[in-house]
Amino acid sequence: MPTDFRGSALRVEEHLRALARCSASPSGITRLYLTPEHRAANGLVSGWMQEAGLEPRVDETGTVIGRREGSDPSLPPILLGSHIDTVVNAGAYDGCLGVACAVEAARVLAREGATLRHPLEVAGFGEEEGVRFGVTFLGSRGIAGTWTPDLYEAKDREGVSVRSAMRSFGLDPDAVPRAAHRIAAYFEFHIEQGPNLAASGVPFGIVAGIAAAKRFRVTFTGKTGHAGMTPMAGRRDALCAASEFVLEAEEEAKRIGRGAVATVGDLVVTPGVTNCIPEAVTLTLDARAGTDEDLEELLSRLFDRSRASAARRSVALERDCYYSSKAVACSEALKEILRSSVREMGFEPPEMFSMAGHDAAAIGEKYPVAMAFVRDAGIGHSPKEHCDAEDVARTVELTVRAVRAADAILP
Ligand code: HGY
Ligand code: MN
Ligand code: MN
Repeated sequence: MPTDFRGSALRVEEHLRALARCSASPSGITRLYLTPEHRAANGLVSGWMQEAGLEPRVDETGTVIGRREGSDPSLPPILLGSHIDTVVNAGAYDGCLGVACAVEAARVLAREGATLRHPLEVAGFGEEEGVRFGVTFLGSRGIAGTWTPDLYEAKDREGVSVRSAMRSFGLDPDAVPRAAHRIAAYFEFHIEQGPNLAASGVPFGIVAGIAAAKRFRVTFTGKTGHAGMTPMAGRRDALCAASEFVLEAEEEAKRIGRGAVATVGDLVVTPGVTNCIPEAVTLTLDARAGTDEDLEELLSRLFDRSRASAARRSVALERDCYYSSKAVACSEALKEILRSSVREMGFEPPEMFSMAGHDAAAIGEKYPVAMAFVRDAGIGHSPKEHCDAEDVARTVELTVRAVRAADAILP
């Protein structure tokens, strides 16, 4: 293990434990956008940034950002980061590992008296998962300057809009455009959340690109009736139509192949009573593919097929796409920086594709990005997430190497 990064690993793990305590639930980790837990986490990260020689601030979308000036004030910053929001009952490493390692890398660079030409920024994004409002990447879109009007009106389960929640958090929604600023390069280090690196024996994978993704709310409307007195013939059972949709989504994703995935993660039945025929069903569809074209083919086949299935049952189908993210290719130059840095550390990193969304996808719409997956316990979105201390230490080392290399070669 790289001895001069052992202390770093201990500090990162201490910070991950502290962040894990910023949770809406006493059991498990749940930290959603613009909540008291988010504010508490921003406070912790700000303090760690200060100790690491970064000047912290919270930007117009609620992202906590630390900045260290470079020798050439005309240059845009090299940005490091990931997200500090979580799913429900999350693990401690998703997103937070990248933020904590980036802060630690800044500390190492400061301790080594590194003089960088570029400013260095570290961001802890507050809304990557999209759990509270259904829309994602709000912090990274803020920096990329790609917010769209619909994002302000997205609502949580209590009917609170992003706009209103921002005001309650002390942010001015009209100031969001001011979060946008030029970036020289963005590096994100993120747990793989899958089994491949653990099987490969290599601590890092270089991410080639990030999948295209769309999320829909789909509503099926049929006719309720008495579960006993209504004959099977002629029923307009919304849940039967929705059930066909769930299996059709699975089949169409498998048929496209090339890594395409489709998931119905949430489904609500109305009236939801044992002896009433389901009148309406609302479900969510999360569909992803390696290219925008594959995603469109998957979705058009699926909805053509499911409209026909629903029509055979005289059930109406309506869909609302509430989230869309294009496929993003990582920068070849920045990938090469990561690849050669990992090789200097004694490993040959595999190239991998990310079917998981990451803030790099939002930043990558406007600026060069690169990501490295970090070997983990092979699971994400679970309290079972874990990274060995050795790989945490290596992640800090890789971050330091990448920043130094990028600062040397970027204009
Ligand atoms: O859903 C995802 O791919 C990521 O965890 N936001
Ligand atoms: Mn996640
Ligand atoms: Mn993540």
